[in-house]
Amino acid sequence: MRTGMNYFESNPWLIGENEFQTDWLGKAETVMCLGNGYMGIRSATEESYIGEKRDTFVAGTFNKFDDNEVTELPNVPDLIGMDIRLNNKRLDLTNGEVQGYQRTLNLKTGELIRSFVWEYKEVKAAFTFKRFVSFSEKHLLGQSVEIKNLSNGLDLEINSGIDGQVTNNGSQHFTEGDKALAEGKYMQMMPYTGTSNIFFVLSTVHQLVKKQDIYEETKKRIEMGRRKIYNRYWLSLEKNEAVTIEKISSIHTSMDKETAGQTLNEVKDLALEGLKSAREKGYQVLLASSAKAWEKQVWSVLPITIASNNFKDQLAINFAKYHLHVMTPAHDERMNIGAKGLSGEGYKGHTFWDTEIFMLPYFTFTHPKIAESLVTYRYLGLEGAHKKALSNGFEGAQFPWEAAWPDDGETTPVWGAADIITGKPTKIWSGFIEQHITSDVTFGIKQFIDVTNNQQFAREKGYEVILDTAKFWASRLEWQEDRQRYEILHVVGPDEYKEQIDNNAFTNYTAHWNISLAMKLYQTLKTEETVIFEKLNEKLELDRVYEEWQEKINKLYLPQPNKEGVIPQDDTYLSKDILDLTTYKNSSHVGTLFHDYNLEQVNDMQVTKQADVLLLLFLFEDLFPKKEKLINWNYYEPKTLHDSSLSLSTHAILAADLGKLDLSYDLFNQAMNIDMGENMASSNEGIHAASLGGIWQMTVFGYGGVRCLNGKLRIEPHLPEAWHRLAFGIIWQGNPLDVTVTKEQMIIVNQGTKDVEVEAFGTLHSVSNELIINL
Ligand code: IFM
Repeated sequence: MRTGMNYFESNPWLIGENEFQTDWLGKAETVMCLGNGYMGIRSATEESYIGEKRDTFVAGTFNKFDDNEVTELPNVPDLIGMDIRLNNKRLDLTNGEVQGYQRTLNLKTGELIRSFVWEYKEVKAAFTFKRFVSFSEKHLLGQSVEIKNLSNGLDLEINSGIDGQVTNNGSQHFTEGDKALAEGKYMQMMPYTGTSNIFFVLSTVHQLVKKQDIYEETKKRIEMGRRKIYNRYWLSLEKNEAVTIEKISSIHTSMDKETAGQTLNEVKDLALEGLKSAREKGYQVLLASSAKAWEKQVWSVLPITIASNNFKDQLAINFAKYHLHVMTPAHDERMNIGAKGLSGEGYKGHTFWDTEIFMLPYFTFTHPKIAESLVTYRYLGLEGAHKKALSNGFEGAQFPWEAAWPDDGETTPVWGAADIITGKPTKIWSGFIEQHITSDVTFGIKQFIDVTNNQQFAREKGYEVILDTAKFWASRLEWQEDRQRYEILHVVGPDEYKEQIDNNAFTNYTAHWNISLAMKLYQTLKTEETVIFEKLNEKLELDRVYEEWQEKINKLYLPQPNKEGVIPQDDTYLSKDILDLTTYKNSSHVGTLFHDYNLEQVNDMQVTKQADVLLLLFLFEDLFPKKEKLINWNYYEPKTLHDSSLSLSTHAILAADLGKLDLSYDLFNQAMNIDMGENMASSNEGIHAASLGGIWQMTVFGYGGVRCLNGKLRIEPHLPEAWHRLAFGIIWQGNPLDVTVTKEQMIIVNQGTKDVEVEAFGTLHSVSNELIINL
């Protein structure tokens, strides 16, 4: 029995499977998902199977099915599926015998290839399916299917086109839409989303090649059914004869910036022209241009190489970077990254704090233009954040826990899975009270400004977010007369197993940091940037709010370590029952605690779902002495189940900082296996986007030792035993730095034009060309 995906020691760019199992369709569909940030397509096979999830998403095209559901990315009509019949037998790998099965995604080129020989009764044929989503032309995707007859005479029937019968788990987001046929071969379907009224233009064309000739002679018929338009081909193959079907398709929508304001007919015509020219080029040429774009925009930019005893470490970083680019809508700042990217219906395409704390750092340090687009999305979200604050009786900008279109405001569903004890749906409190998202957004923006020194963004957008979020926090604080201090009551912290708690340390500390940052900014702007100050003062009433900040900041309660040095996660955590978690910690599945307890019971235990206090210690590492970090590590790590994919990377980095390199590397391995590993159900709902950002962070922050602390760069690497050499790059304030680390040495080469100040092991260095430090 297959366990996990298939890897190739000699090639860290390939990931795949060498056995077909219908039980594991979801894993392969997600892990080998294709995309380009504009669209994402799960890698469902051409032929259908029960249990498949045939999803295509276009970033930002949110639609709300009805008032009882929240807005989500609609599953776009399918362009990939093909029904193939051989002597009237439907291609179906659950029947007959399958030999030499291989399905492999090449992360470097973005091409997915599946090949096998299928034998069923008198039929025997060899298949090679290829496909890619273009990284150079964001609307395009290509497929090529070669079928070689290995039996005596074969009658082939192929049905392929555009299938609008797909749904989001039953919710149909599209109208039927018009269908069109041009020149007898170009098929188009033009549905609208039901409530957001976005039009889509889906176009496709087929081309058959037999014996090197364009094969136009075949018998074919175009058919239009309900929500379907497709080509039916009939042809015969002699023994050892092969036919190749090339299918080139495209997706356009009324959300596309470059055609903004154009009518459906105009976009339809433009899509048709684009498709004609793509058909002329053909699969191979289009693929080559896409692979070139991957190389130029991703692989040649600050490459990371890891010389390790385990070849999977290099694969993991390639895998993480591949998916980070597949899922990120770099082309449009009105869009952001979903918690499952564009690879599944999980979390409905919504954006969480996962972006700022887990994925954004990769872009900030290596692709500042993309990072700028991601932080601009939050600036554009200020209107939604005002709406949310106001509806809760607060001032300023309170960012939604889950976000979709920037000005939508809160989009978290209210009800979740059924409670195993009561059978009733559980309320999702996060949308109401998981409020640390607001300071997380500020954290991401501050780090972006510090690392890139993008002053234009800061002046035009970033400062406003920092000040507006601080305004929210000041209004959110609650005065406690008996304790003579401000507190933050009734929240969910990062640890979502503790609901409705008071004074979550992460929330209080980050709120305090957010207000303090705004106070410093207020002073700087008032004295040094008077024009900007006046503009923002008028908009946000800064002079009034500043007085409030002054009054409140020193009275805001920051949970202090108890006499053992443990920072209480919240007011009651340390007094709750301690449970033996061995079984749950050793389980290869997450959430097994809920086989035995419900959330109410878990609320009363010292059990932590994901990094909480320890995340605080990592993000604000200069606020806490190493001794305190160690004490808290020893206390919280054993109580943390890592039931969220956001957790392991933080613990791995902190463990590395604390010198626990073996343990850190063990956590690194667990983290990279969240999607790449043996659990064949873990990725069914989509990829774990934050954990992929975590793989980059573990590599560059954890072992590379990079940190941006108070606007200063620090690099203090420490490699795990298995790693012999790590080479990576970052861009610090416009200057690309190449860093090479071995067990003996760190070499930093400044490829930029300005000297860069780097702190390493307590010494400040100014790097103009090269810095070598012996370790
Ligand atoms: O944002 C996370 C949260 O921290 C844990 N549950 C899943 C969310 C989306 O990834």
